[in-house]
Amino acid sequence: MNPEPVGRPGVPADRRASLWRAAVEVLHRNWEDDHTVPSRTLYPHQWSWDTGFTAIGWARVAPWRARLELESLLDAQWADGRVPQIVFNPHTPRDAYFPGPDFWGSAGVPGAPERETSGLVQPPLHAAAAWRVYLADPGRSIGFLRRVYPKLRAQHEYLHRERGDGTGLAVIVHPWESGLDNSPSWDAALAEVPVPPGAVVRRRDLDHAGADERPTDLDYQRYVALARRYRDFGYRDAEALPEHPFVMVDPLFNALLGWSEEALADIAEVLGEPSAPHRERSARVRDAMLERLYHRAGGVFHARDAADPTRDPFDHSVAGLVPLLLDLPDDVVDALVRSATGSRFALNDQVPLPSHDRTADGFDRNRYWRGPAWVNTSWLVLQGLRRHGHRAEARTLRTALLRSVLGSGFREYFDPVDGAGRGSDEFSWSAALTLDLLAEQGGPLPAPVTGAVAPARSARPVRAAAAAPLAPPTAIPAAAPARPAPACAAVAPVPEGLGRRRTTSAAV
Ligand code: 2M8
Repeated sequence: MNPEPVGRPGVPADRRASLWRAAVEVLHRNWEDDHTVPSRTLYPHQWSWDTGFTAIGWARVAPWRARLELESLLDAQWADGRVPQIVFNPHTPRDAYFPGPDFWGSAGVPGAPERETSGLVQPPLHAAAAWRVYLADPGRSIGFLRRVYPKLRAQHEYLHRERGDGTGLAVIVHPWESGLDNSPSWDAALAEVPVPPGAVVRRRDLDHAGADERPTDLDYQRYVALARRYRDFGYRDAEALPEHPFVMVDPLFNALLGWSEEALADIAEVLGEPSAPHRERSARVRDAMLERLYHRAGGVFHARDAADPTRDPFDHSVAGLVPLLLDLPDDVVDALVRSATGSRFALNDQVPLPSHDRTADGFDRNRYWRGPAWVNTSWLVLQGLRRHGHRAEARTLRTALLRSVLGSGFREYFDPVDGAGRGSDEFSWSAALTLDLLAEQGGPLPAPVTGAVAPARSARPVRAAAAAPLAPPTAIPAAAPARPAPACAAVAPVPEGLGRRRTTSAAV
C-alpha cells in the first residue's frame, strides 16, 4: 500500500523541511494579536485547550508567542478561577460564531473578566503546556512561570472546589467542556435534555463545514438548551449543578487535570514553591480514576454519569486511552495498549487513532468526534505511550500523525479509514503538534497515506485524500530558535508573500 520505505535515507529530510514550513505558515496565518484562532473560518476566537496545544507548537518556533498565547487566555480567567472555554475577540463580528458573546452574556456576570467569554471550561491542559513552554526557552521564561503559576493553581482549585465530585475528580456540565463534544459517550445523557418546542439555532458552523461532518440540528438544540440553563444560574455551580441534566466525570478531562497537576509540581520546584501538595493531588486524581473510571474487563477508562449512574457510558472512546499520561500500574498500561492496538482503535502507521471505537454502533467515520482521527488526542496518547516505555507503539502513532498531515494537510480531523481530511482546513492544533513532533527529530518522516488502511464498520463513500505536492528542501530548525524577549512582534520569519488571512492550503 505504501511502496516507499519509511525512513529511506534522503527521502524524508525534504518532506520534513516543507512540512515544517507549511505548519509554521498556518500558525502565522491564524495568529491574531495575542493568540492563535483554531481556524479562521469555523472558530474565529480564542479557545481554551486549543491555546494549550498551539502554545506547545509555538514553543518550538517562537517561544514568546507561546508565552503570550497562554497569558492572554489566563488574562480572561474569572474571579472564581475558571479559565473560559472561549475568549471572544472584540474585533471579530459578534455573530461570526454561534453561540457568540451575546448568548453567553458574561459582561453582566459578577467575577467575569473584562474581555467577553463563554462561561464553560475545557480540559485543563494549560499547566502541562506552560511547563513545555518553559522547557523550550528556560532562560526567558522564569517571569512567565512566576506570572502564570498562581493562575494555574487557581484554575485547578476552581475545578476541585466547584466541580469536585467528592472523590477527587472534577465534573463537566456540558459536552463542550469535554473537548470531544459530539462523542457517542454523551448520547444517553444528551437525549434527556429537554428542548423547548420550536427552538431554532442560528448555526454558523454549517457555513464552513459539511453537515455530515458536524453535529445534527437536534444535538445543537440540546447543546444550546444545556448552556442556557447553566447561564441562567449565573454560572454559579453550587446552584446550577444539583438538578443539571448533564454532569459527567470524564476520563480525558481528569487525566489532563492529573497530568497538569504534575506539571504544577515541576513549575513549583523551579520557582522554589512547595511541590509536594501538587504531587499528592495528582496521585489522588490518578487513584480516584483507577477506582471510579477504570473498566478492567474493557481495558479502558470510561466516563461516569454523576447525574444518573444508570446512564454510565461503558464504551470505548479515545478519551479512555488518554489516562496513559498518568503514572499507572503496569497491568493497566498493558490493558490500555492492548485496547489501542486491538480492533476497536486499530493503532497503525497510516492514520491516527479514531476518536471512537470502530466496532461500535455509534461510530461514524465522518462526523466530528464520533469516529474521525484527531491530531490532539493521538498526540496525548503518544505522550502516554512514551511515558510507559511503549516506544514501538509511540513510533507507529507518530508516523501515522505525520503521514496524515502530509497526505491531507493540517485538517481539523481525518477519516480514520483512509486518512482523508475532514472539517476545517488550516487547523491550528494540527499544525502546532506537527511542529512539536518534527522538532523532536525523533524519527523519519513517512510517505503520505495513499488509500484505505483498514475496513470500517460504516463504509460510507469518502472523498479522496488530497495528494499534496512537495516543496523544495530547506533546513529544519533543530529546536526552538532563541529569540530576544519581545516587546511585541519578533517571530520566526514568515515566507514572502504570505498574507495574514490567506486561507488556501499550504503544500506539504
Ligand atoms: C470544537 O468545539 C466547538 C465548541 O467548543 C465547536 O464545535 O463549535 C471542539 O473540537 C473543541 O474540542 C475545540 O476546542 C473547538 C475549537 O477548535 O472546536
